Amino acid sequence: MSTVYLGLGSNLGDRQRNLQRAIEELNSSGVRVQKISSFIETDPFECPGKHTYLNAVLKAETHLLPDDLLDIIHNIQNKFGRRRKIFRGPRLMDIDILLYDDLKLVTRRLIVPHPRMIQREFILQSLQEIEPRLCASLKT
Ligand code: PH2
Ligand code: MG
Repeated sequence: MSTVYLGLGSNLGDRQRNLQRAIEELNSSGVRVQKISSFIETDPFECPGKHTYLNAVLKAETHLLPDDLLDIIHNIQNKFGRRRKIFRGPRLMDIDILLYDDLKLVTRRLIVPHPRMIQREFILQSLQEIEPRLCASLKT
Protein backbone atom coordinates (compact mmCIF):
# COMPACT_ATOMS: atom_id res chain seq x y z
CA MET A 1 0.00 0.00 0.00
CA SER A 2 1.32 3.42 -0.92
CA THR A 3 0.54 6.80 0.58
CA VAL A 4 -0.15 9.57 -1.89
CA TYR A 5 -0.97 13.25 -1.66
CA LEU A 6 -3.13 14.72 -4.37
CA GLY A 7 -3.96 18.32 -5.23
CA LEU A 8 -7.49 19.05 -6.42
CA GLY A 9 -8.64 22.23 -8.12
CA SER A 10 -11.75 23.51 -9.83
CA ASN A 11 -12.47 26.95 -11.21
CA LEU A 12 -15.67 26.40 -13.17
CA GLY A 13 -19.24 25.49 -12.29
CA ASP A 14 -20.22 24.41 -8.79
CA ARG A 15 -16.65 24.14 -7.58
CA GLN A 16 -17.43 22.69 -4.16
CA ARG A 17 -19.61 19.99 -5.67
CA ASN A 18 -16.93 19.26 -8.25
CA LEU A 19 -14.34 18.68 -5.52
CA GLN A 20 -16.72 16.48 -3.53
CA ARG A 21 -17.57 14.45 -6.60
CA ALA A 22 -13.89 13.99 -7.47
CA ILE A 23 -13.25 12.68 -3.95
CA GLU A 24 -16.10 10.18 -4.34
CA GLU A 25 -14.78 9.11 -7.73
CA LEU A 26 -11.30 8.58 -6.29
CA ASN A 27 -12.71 6.54 -3.39
CA SER A 28 -14.53 4.24 -5.79
CA SER A 29 -11.47 3.84 -8.04
CA GLY A 30 -9.00 2.28 -5.63
CA VAL A 31 -7.77 5.50 -4.03
CA ARG A 32 -8.86 5.42 -0.39
CA VAL A 33 -9.04 9.01 0.82
CA GLN A 34 -7.90 9.41 4.42
CA LYS A 35 -7.57 13.13 5.02
CA ILE A 36 -9.09 16.10 3.23
CA SER A 37 -7.87 19.67 3.75
CA SER A 38 -10.27 22.60 3.89
CA PHE A 39 -11.40 23.80 0.49
CA ILE A 40 -9.66 27.12 -0.06
CA GLU A 41 -10.38 29.92 -2.48
CA THR A 42 -7.25 30.86 -4.44
CA ASP A 43 -6.35 33.35 -7.13
CA PRO A 44 -5.44 31.73 -10.44
CA PHE A 45 -1.74 31.14 -10.63
CA GLU A 46 0.14 31.31 -13.94
CA CYS A 47 -3.03 31.06 -15.96
CA PRO A 48 -5.25 33.35 -17.95
CA GLY A 49 -8.72 34.49 -16.88
CA LYS A 50 -10.44 35.73 -13.80
CA HIS A 51 -11.90 32.48 -12.50
CA THR A 52 -10.76 31.89 -8.94
CA TYR A 53 -10.02 28.33 -7.93
CA LEU A 54 -11.31 26.19 -5.13
CA ASN A 55 -8.37 24.01 -4.13
CA ALA A 56 -7.83 21.15 -1.70
CA VAL A 57 -5.17 18.59 -0.85
CA LEU A 58 -5.93 14.94 -0.01
CA LYS A 59 -4.01 12.18 1.66
CA ALA A 60 -4.91 8.73 0.33
CA GLU A 61 -3.80 5.11 0.32
CA THR A 62 -3.66 3.06 -2.86
CA HIS A 63 -2.36 -0.13 -4.40
CA LEU A 64 -2.18 1.60 -7.78
CA LEU A 65 1.26 2.17 -9.27
CA PRO A 66 2.01 5.80 -10.28
CA ASP A 67 1.25 5.28 -13.95
CA ASP A 68 -2.03 3.49 -13.18
CA LEU A 69 -2.95 6.18 -10.69
CA LEU A 70 -2.37 8.76 -13.41
CA ASP A 71 -4.68 6.83 -15.76
CA ILE A 72 -7.39 6.76 -13.09
CA ILE A 73 -6.96 10.50 -12.56
CA HIS A 74 -7.24 11.21 -16.28
CA ASN A 75 -10.41 9.09 -16.44
CA ILE A 76 -11.96 11.05 -13.59
CA GLN A 77 -10.98 14.41 -15.11
CA ASN A 78 -12.50 13.29 -18.40
CA LYS A 79 -15.79 12.45 -16.68
CA PHE A 80 -16.07 16.13 -15.81
CA GLY A 81 -15.75 16.95 -19.47
CA ARG A 82 -12.59 17.84 -21.19
CA ARG A 83 -12.07 21.56 -21.53
CA ARG A 84 -8.38 21.89 -22.10
CA LYS A 85 -8.47 24.11 -25.14
CA ILE A 86 -6.70 26.83 -23.19
CA PHE A 87 -3.42 25.85 -21.58
CA ARG A 88 -3.93 26.20 -17.81
CA GLY A 89 -7.31 27.75 -18.60
CA PRO A 90 -10.58 27.34 -16.70
CA ARG A 91 -11.34 23.76 -15.79
CA LEU A 92 -14.00 21.81 -13.95
CA MET A 93 -11.52 19.46 -12.37
CA ASP A 94 -7.77 19.27 -12.15
CA ILE A 95 -6.11 16.54 -10.10
CA ASP A 96 -2.34 16.53 -9.58
CA ILE A 97 -0.18 13.85 -7.98
CA LEU A 98 1.90 15.81 -5.47
CA LEU A 99 3.74 13.03 -3.62
CA TYR A 100 3.83 9.24 -3.91
CA ASP A 101 5.55 7.67 -0.90
CA ASP A 102 9.19 8.80 -1.05
CA LEU A 103 9.31 8.19 -4.75
CA LYS A 104 11.22 10.43 -7.14
CA LEU A 105 10.07 9.85 -10.67
CA VAL A 106 10.64 11.61 -13.98
CA THR A 107 8.95 10.15 -17.02
CA ARG A 108 7.43 11.65 -20.10
CA ARG A 109 3.99 11.53 -18.46
CA LEU A 110 4.67 12.22 -14.85
CA ILE A 111 7.06 14.01 -12.52
CA VAL A 112 6.88 13.21 -8.80
CA PRO A 113 7.14 15.10 -6.49
CA HIS A 114 5.07 17.66 -8.38
CA PRO A 115 7.69 20.10 -9.70
CA ARG A 116 5.76 23.25 -8.77
CA MET A 117 4.23 22.29 -5.45
CA ILE A 118 6.85 24.07 -3.34
CA GLN A 119 6.15 27.36 -5.11
CA ARG A 120 2.38 27.08 -4.70
CA GLU A 121 1.41 28.60 -1.40
CA PHE A 122 -2.08 27.09 -1.50
CA ILE A 123 -0.65 23.56 -1.73
CA LEU A 124 1.76 24.10 1.15
CA GLN A 125 -0.98 25.69 3.24
CA SER A 126 -3.30 22.71 2.73
CA LEU A 127 -0.52 20.20 3.31
CA GLN A 128 0.39 22.06 6.49
CA GLU A 129 -3.21 21.67 7.64
CA ILE A 130 -3.46 17.90 7.15
CA GLU A 131 0.18 16.83 7.61
CA PRO A 132 2.25 19.50 9.37
CA ARG A 133 5.30 17.28 9.96
CA LEU A 134 5.53 16.23 6.35
CA CYS A 135 5.17 19.82 5.25
CA ALA A 136 8.03 20.93 7.51
CA SER A 137 10.32 18.24 6.11
CA LEU A 138 9.64 19.38 2.53
CA LYS A 139 10.84 22.86 3.26
CA THR A 140 14.20 21.78 4.69
N1 PH2 B 1 -3.80 25.00 -11.32
C1 PH2 B 1 -3.19 25.32 -12.46
C2 PH2 B 1 -2.84 26.68 -12.82
N2 PH2 B 1 -3.17 27.64 -11.85
N3 PH2 B 1 -4.11 28.33 -9.83
C3 PH2 B 1 -4.73 28.03 -8.68
N4 PH2 B 1 -5.02 29.00 -7.83
N5 PH2 B 1 -5.07 26.74 -8.37
C4 PH2 B 1 -4.79 25.70 -9.22
O1 PH2 B 1 -5.10 24.52 -8.92
C5 PH2 B 1 -4.12 25.98 -10.43
C6 PH2 B 1 -3.80 27.34 -10.71
C7 PH2 B 1 -2.85 24.30 -13.43
O2 PH2 B 1 -2.92 23.04 -12.95
MG1 MG C 1 -2.99 21.78 -11.22
